[in-house]
Amino acid sequence: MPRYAQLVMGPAGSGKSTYCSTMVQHAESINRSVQVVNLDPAAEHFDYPVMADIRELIQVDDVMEDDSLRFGPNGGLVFCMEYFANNFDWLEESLGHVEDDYILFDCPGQIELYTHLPVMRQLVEQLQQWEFRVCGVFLVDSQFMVESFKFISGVMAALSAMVLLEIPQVNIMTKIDLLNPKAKKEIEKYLDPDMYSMMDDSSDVIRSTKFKKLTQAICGLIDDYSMVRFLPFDRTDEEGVNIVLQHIDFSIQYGEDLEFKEPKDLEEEPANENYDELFQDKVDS
Ligand SMILES: Nc1nc2c(ncn2[C@@H]2O[C@H](COP(=O)(O)OP(=O)(O)O)[C@@H](O)[C@H]2O)c(=O)[nH]1
Ligand SMILES: [Mg+2]
Repeated sequence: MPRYAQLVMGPAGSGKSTYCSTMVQHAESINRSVQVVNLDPAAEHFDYPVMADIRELIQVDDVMEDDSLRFGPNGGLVFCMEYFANNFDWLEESLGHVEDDYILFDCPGQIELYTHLPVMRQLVEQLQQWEFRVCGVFLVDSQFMVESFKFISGVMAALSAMVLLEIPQVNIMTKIDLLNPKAKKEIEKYLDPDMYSMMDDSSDVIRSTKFKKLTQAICGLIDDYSMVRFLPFDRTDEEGVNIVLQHIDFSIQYGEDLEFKEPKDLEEEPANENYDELFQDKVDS
């Protein structure tokens, strides 16, 4: 039986930990079991129950206080992640092996993890070896995405994770509940963007023609290949959360191997007496 994983990524403060706890609550409400592993060695606050916590393996503070290493917060985090990559047996032990398990990995926010460092890719390959089907979930804060310029850089960040990891990826705009009605309307065009018109929006802001050409080429490439799309995530909207989960499930074919269970209300419903007649009509016609 395959196992399922979501790699929850995105810049610091984009809402990764909140996303994980919202998903756990939602899963509970629909009778599904979803577990979370904290992979952020610098995490200070999250309110989901953890199945495993990287801080049991290594802590950023300890690394920074080490006189022989002398790392700052960023270098310390990179050191922790590299240490983690060399100690995947810790993760294997913590995960155990439950049939059909579904695990969210709450990742750190350092953008270099998604641009050029090999750790996240190594993690993906390791998980795949343990029979996980992995979906990347890339979060960006909608507050920063309501202008074309910021949007293009958000798209590039998401794209960079996609290219680095080579797994299915669902991109999400978080904190939609914080947008005012006008911004909510505005954000719609960014969810399924027409990158060419995005380019026109911002064209008078860019002065250098070379830079303009480059931005045009990037927008064109993204648009032509329909590479990046976003789903809105409002943690207060149960239905919306469910839609996001369905998209992710679909991308890793969750549930395809599960046995079909008759929904309760259908079982209780009396059989349609006319069913045979209806069926007969179909056969006759
Ligand atoms: N209103 C609102 N606040 C959010 C949402 N997601 C995250 N936040 C807030 O944004 C801050 C950062 O969120 P966190 O989940 O810790 O981000 P992380 O660094 O990516 O794990 C916290 O203060 C959260 O309460 C959301 O969907 N709506
Ligand atoms: Mg976090």
